[in-house]
Amino acid sequence: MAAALSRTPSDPRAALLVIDMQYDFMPGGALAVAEGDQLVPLINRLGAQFRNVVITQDWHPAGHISFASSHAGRAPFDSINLPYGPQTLWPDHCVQATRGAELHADLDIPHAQLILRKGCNAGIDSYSAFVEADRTTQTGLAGYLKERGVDSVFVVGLALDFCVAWSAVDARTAGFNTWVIADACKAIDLGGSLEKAWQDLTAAGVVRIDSADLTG
Ligand code: VGL
Ligand code: ZN
Repeated sequence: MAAALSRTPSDPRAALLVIDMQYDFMPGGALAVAEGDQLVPLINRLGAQFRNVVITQDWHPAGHISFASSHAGRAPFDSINLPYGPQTLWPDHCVQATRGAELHADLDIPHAQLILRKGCNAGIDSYSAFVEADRTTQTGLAGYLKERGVDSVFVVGLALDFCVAWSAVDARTAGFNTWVIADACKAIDLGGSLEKAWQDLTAAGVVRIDSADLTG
């Protein structure tokens, strides 16, 4: 990365957004992301640098519409059309109040201000921390951040090609300066989803950096 970043982690106008560091996305989990657990130490170090930290939790009711098990004859990773558009079907994951939905116990960011739960609507998925998959229903995060004077977000966590990418694109759309810290993310990479995610991120004006690009 060339140019100096316009916001540093300690700037009160910047926030770190830590996406879905939950057991179901870790090796051995229901929707495992390879090496997802290896991010924990780096994300803890990043968390310590930022004044503002928001953590998200994918938080689905049992029988959620994104679960293949909710659709007769369908298998995980199939795609179907729902009233709000195409939906990838997933193994049951991050069911509210189950162990798989818990944040990794080694995630250690005690000053995080907000744990935002998303995907709680039985009939609408929400990869994004800002807007649900119907592209209309707001989670309230944009308002929360803006009311606290935040204008810039740095996004890390799981999975890069789904919840991280959708959150970062929606952050841009909501008017935030947005960076994805690439070495602090891991991808599912389903049918070219990782390459498409970087295209979408670039088109939206999200900037890719590495953790080493951050100072003070
Ligand atoms: C996610 C698929 C389904 C994610 C959540 O956190 O990236 N991916 N639900
Ligand atoms: Zn989910």
